[in-house]
Amino acid sequence: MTTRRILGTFASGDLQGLRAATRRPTLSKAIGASDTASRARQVIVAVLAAAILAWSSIPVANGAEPGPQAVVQSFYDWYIAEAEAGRPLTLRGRPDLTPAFVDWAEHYNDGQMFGADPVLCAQAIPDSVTAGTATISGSKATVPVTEAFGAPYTITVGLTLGSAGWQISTGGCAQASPAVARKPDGRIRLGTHGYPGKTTSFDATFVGNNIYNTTGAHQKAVVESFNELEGSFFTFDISIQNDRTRADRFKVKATGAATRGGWKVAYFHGTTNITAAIVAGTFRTASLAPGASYLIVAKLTQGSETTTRLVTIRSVADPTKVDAVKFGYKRGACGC
Ligand SMILES: [Ca+2]
Repeated sequence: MTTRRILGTFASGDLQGLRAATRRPTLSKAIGASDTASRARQVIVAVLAAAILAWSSIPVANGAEPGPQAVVQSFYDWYIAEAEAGRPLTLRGRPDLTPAFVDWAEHYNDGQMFGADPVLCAQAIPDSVTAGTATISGSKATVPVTEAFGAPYTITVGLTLGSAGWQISTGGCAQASPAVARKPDGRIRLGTHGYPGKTTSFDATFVGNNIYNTTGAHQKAVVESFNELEGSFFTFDISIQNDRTRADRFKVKATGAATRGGWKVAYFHGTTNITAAIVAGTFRTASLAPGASYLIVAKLTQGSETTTRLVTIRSVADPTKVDAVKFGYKRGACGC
């Protein structure tokens, strides 16, 4: 498995070697009037020409252009190959991407301390990427894309059909289809920092809202510090929202039973210590109505080394629906 980070490699400019195959053939045969035909025949020809021209302006699949599955597979094959080779991942100008998708991807990591690749929605290059069967509805389509890491996971890519053929319009970290029923939505923020007798609230903004993955990518809160005082602690707020249309409960499991660098990791709901159940993966939230949320506070106490925890949130009603957030402490450099 490749673990090299591939962030920050987007560049503007035209892509060389565009795949002409993604171009939709244009209607090139002119409809000409016969110079020997009768006026009636000319009228018929004119009507037929208008009808064909009108038809040609409607973006419908005619079987001549690559289908959504082929477009997605081809794009991801190119993307993985370029990433593996360490070349700039220039999206601008590709005929298989909508300009709006390119804009979104190029600015996905703006203002983020820890970025993720927006197209792969991951922080590493997968071993392989497989585009599945497309679901087509008129000029819209979605294609499931399975990325094979140690454990494969699937993202959804959306396409639209226009004059340039099928183009990827949503995908990667921007999940495309509302038909994909994402259920738990974990969000996280740094809550407080303190030591005995003094607590400072950061009141940070939650990250990870409407982002769903199993890696915690783009939904994590990591504090960087150095040389903490005796008894110091950090708390992180984990908000679990029910993003489905019916009430559900959610199982919560955190990685890392063992501590590193002296950190003690505890989890609370209100004043109730739920650490043992969270670490064992047996903890369940109360039943949450659609849109309702449930707060768990994670507390890191007095340690020194870099440490992180991945908290996985799984629907009880549909265990295939998972989200995850990450938090931790990064030991910074001494400012002395
Ligand atoms: Ca989320």
